[in-house]
Amino acid sequence: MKAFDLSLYLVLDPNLCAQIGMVETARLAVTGGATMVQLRDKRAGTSEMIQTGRALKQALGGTGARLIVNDDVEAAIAIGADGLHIGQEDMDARTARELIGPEMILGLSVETEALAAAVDPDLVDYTGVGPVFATPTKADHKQPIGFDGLARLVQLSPVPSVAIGGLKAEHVAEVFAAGAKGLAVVSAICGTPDPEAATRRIAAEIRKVPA
Ligand code: TZP
Ligand code: MG
Repeated sequence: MKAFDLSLYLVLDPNLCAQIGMVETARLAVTGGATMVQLRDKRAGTSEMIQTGRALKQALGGTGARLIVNDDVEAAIAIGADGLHIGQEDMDARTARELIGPEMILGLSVETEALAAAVDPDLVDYTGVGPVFATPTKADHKQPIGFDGLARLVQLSPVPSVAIGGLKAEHVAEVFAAGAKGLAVVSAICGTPDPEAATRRIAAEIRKVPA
């Protein structure tokens, strides 16, 4: 059984994290309760991804937080990351699974009911569902789905889902009520004056969610 906890999933952004950097942001967030960290840097080539990813792996070592690499399968493998996250425009899930092997976690973004229903649970371990809200963090995001859309896509997804897109601490209850196993956030943590405290605020809301 692959063990991973989607509840407080930090997605890094090199621009928003610029002041203290992605590695320090991740370290503080995990201290504050982040359960997963995704290295997502659309500008970086594979060698830069590997360099940052190795530093992240070292920073997260022994914390139990899972390190996921966005899109770059070669970097994910070289880093020895816990998993890979792909979007619909990246390689298909079967190819990704063949490349990473059976043990690594594979996440897939889904933005529509048809895509959620099409997920193969033999290949994919979790879905990233959204965007719940429009967000300036991802310029090319798809049509926001709201909490009603989130609930429908979560229901159709044959694997656990993490919600993404404009989510803050005040949305935790609705995210879990929609059936998602967690929330993925960028700007709620990256670039905030105190990323550890920001993470703690979200973690405190998650602890209030009825089991
Ligand atoms: N995919 C869909 S929305 C998004 C990604 C990577 C960005 C979410 O960022 P934020 O700042 O949490 O709204
Ligand atoms: Mg992608």
